[in-house]
Amino acid sequence: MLNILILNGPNLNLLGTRQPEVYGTTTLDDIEVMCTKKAAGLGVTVTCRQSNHEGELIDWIHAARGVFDGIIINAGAYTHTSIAIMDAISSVEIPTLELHLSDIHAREEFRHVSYIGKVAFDAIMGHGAAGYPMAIERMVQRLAS
Ligand code: CA2
Repeated sequence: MLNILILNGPNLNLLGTRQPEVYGTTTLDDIEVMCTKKAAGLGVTVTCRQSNHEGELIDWIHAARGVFDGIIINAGAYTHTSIAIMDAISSVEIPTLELHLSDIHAREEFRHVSYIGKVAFDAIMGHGAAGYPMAIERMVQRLAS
């Protein structure tokens, strides 16, 4: 059975509790339930983790080798700054999909650069919480091909 790791970066633990006009009213717990249901429907398993710490995200990416078949990552603001996360993704050679709630290209210019996008095979963005199940579907499609 395919095993997918879903990583969420800084501040995403606040989802549904602040700035609903930007990030919606769905909480990260709600998203985890949505992901688990979607995965069950597709016959795959997902593990969801969130951290506000760059190093912890990197440790999880390193530990994914030999355990997970694919990584879906919403790296939050680290998307635009972290060469270290980009290098970690490259190093494990696990198919990785970039995910965002908002369309980063339709926002401030400083969000237009994505280091994750340089090593991910695709990106899903601008669909809010609904992007998470979409990302699982895209990952399964990629892993099955
Ligand atoms: O659109 C996305 O998913 C982002 O990765 C979200 C990041 C942002 O820095 C990226 O440019 C795009 C920010 C996540 C902050 O999440 C919050 C949730 C609720 C309240 C405050 C922040």
